[in-house]
Amino acid sequence: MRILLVRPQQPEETHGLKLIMICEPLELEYVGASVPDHEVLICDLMVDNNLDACLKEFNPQVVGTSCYINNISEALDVCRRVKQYDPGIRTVMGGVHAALNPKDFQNRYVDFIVHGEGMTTFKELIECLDTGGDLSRVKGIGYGKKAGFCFTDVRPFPKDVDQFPLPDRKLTQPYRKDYFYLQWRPLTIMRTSWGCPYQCTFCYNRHLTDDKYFSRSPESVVNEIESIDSKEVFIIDDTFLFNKKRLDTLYHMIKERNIEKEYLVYGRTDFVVQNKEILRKWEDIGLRMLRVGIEAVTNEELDQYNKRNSIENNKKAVEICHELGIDVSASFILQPHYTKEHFKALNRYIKELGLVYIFLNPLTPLPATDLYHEYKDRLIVPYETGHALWDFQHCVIRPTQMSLKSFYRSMNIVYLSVLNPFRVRKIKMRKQPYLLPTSKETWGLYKNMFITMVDTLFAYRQHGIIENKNSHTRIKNKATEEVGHDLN
Ligand code: B12
Ligand code: SF4
Repeated sequence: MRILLVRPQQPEETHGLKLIMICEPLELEYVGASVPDHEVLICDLMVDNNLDACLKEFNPQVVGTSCYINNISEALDVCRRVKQYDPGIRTVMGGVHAALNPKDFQNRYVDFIVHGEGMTTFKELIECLDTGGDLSRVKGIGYGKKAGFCFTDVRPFPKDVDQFPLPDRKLTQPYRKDYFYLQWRPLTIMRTSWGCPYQCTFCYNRHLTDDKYFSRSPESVVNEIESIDSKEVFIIDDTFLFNKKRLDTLYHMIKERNIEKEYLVYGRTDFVVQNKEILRKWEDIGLRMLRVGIEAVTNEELDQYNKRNSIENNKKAVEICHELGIDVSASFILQPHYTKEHFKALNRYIKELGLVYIFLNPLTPLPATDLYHEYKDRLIVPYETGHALWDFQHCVIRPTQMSLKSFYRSMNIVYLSVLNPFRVRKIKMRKQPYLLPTSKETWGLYKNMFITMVDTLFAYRQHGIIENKNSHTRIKNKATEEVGHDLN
């Protein structure tokens, strides 16, 4: 069969992320690799708006698409455009949001929804469509919309993740030069494990594997690293720094094979504190940046999130990384009850830790997380109609102690004060952020900051949505009327 896999665009309301990071659609490279006996093409609309040309030239029989919460409308719109082009093409919807919230995609332009892990399911679904098999036997799908979608049983996550194929990066070859993450470019992303055994209340990732952790064998991981062309590699595991022994084995294998790369990974600060030697070894083979969830400035808040970590560990881990020459990129959660004093304390704390790369995320209770039920009645941006603003940059819960605008203003003051070029140039880093908009990439960063600030200072997009008026009802229309979004 001819299978076209489409990554939808970023909505314009999602804060200019595409100006500062566009990574390869690894999910589609994996899904494509799972059907080796078929002809597959990837069309990446985040990089090139060429859907019509792909449909015309490739003439697919099946179109699969995928999205995160913020571009649900765009993914549904891909299905609408496909059906308008040729109603006979089967449309398949997958991705992390569909994995746990499949019912959100019950829509007249969608034929199949894949929930749970997607590769095995997609392979079976394609075989079934190709041979006219019995769809009710394919685990992990929703189908048959005339009388309402019916969903087959959830497919358990496979224990042996080495059985997964390697992602087919040839499929994204035409777009590769456009993939980057901040100043990491050219960049390849890869996954060496699935899931996380911790149980933070705000976390979506852990539910994807039911709080379990599955890792690939070191041999298969190192083989993949060796096959990667770019020097810079972003390991997107939810917690790459987890199993000390495995990391040590990987270290020795990478060293023995003389693989020279620079790595960016996610990890927890308690691991760093307890395993300084492993971090030292990994710095030696190229670990340049660690992304950590510091989340809060008090232990009470960390306990509320069930983070099972402490501010003492957070501080110590940042010190260790700085001592070893590893940059730290940290994310923080901004709670709706924050006051100006909280923001000031946060600003002081970030500076005390000597951090530069920060992400300030207003608390976002993603559907399917523990927090969603707690906050679902307090949402000012219902996710069914305002997907684009569920980007971890907008407040989807109304601040209780400040107006929305002053909340955003305080958030921007922290960003501006931390990223102040006079401060940044004094801090020693492996990869210094660009200070002046002198190239295409740095200009993107500045543009992103400017757009984000102007937007949030006036909260204009958000007000359009909250009050459901003016041009910003576009988001709502797009999701509900234009593409006929039939939410349950
Ligand atoms: C790396 C990453 C990024 C990268 C981009 C990666 C990329 N490929 O574009 C960066 C850092 C740029 C990023 C940005 C954002 N991200 Co992000 N990101 C991740 C992370 C850590 C890994 C995603 C990944 O590449 N997985 C690897 C692939 C192989 O796995 P997969 O996506 O699960 O795909 C499998 C199945 O879903 C299924 N499948 C997927 N697509 C399809 C399609 C078909 C047809 C089929 C049949 C099956 C199928 O099969 C795949 C293979 O098993 C996840 C966390 C996580 N655990 O998923 C968060 C995550 C996906 N991000 C999230 C969010 C919200 C964002 C942002 C909106 C906001 C932000 N500031 O983080 C932006 C939006 C950018 C965008 N692309 O639109 C949320 C999404 C929540 C949700 N319910 O949708 C997650 C879960 C993290 C979280 N905060 O909870 N992200
Ligand atoms: S440690 Fe990170 S990935 Fe694991 S549950 Fe907590 S937030 Fe999620």
